[in-house]
Amino acid sequence: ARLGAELRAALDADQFQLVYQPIVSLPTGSLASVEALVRWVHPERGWVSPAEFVPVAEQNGLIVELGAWILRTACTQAADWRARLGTRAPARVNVNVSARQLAEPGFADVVSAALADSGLPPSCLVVEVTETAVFEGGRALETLHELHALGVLVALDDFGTGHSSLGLLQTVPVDVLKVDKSFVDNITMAGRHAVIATALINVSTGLGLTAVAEGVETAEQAAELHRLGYRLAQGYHFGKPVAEPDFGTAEVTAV
Ligand code: G
Ligand code: G
Ligand code: MN
Ligand code: NA
Repeated sequence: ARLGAELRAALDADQFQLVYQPIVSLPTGSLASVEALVRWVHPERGWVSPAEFVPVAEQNGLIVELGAWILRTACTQAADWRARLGTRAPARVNVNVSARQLAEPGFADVVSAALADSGLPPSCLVVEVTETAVFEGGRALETLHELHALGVLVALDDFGTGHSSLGLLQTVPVDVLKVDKSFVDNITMAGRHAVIATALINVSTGLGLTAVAEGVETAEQAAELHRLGYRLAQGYHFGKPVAEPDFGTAEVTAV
């Protein structure tokens, strides 16, 4: 309860911040998108992980208001990069959305307002949801259809670790599969380790979805993923989440 009250005060005191992690093209090394990740910059404790406070915000409902702030901030930042950097800006921004937000009746309107206020084109926004959030049902599926109608892309995050059902891919409007880090970790070892990563790139390609390999930490993993047919990847090997990414002279690749 104490943390819940602290979060409310933190939102009012503007203590949340977004950091951005690159999602890169394996064939070219160029930047395809960035994933926005929220941080709490606590005046005494310093940086607090969302793994700690997002579940609390989900429980007490503050995630709805915090989530709206995250969407507005990410869309405004992405629109600003586009205006300032042109083709050096990332083509898209990915934003994580929790189960509670997805179940909220007005969620598509919140997304629509964030896009309209920032001027970011809808096709530049990727909303990341977990299988479990979609599986929990309620309004989730309806919301995803509403997002698609806006022209926003939908990604299934941590794919393969939730209430996994490949059947979900037949009924849920989804554009991107983010293949969980656990399927990337041992990919360069001999044996059965690469079997699921291989299966998931084949499913993605067959269904016309874009696959993103998550949690890539070494050059060897990146090379192996590329060999398996992955075209997009994310992880510490390419860059950690940072407040102000240096886009340098990288060219942009659309996903
Ligand atoms: O950034 P980090 O790896 O520490 O994130 C830990 C967890 O918090 C991950 O599961 C991530 O999806 C989640 N998370 C990070 N940023 C956000 C956000 O902006 N919204 C939501 N709902 N979850 C987030
Ligand atoms: O659940 P989601 O995939 O949104 O969580 C993203 C989290 O994963 C972020 O907190 C981010 O800091 C973390 N992350 C991103 N890349 C890597 C990586 O290469 N290794 C590890 N251990 N964590 C990563
Ligand atoms: Mn994510
Ligand atoms: Na993920």
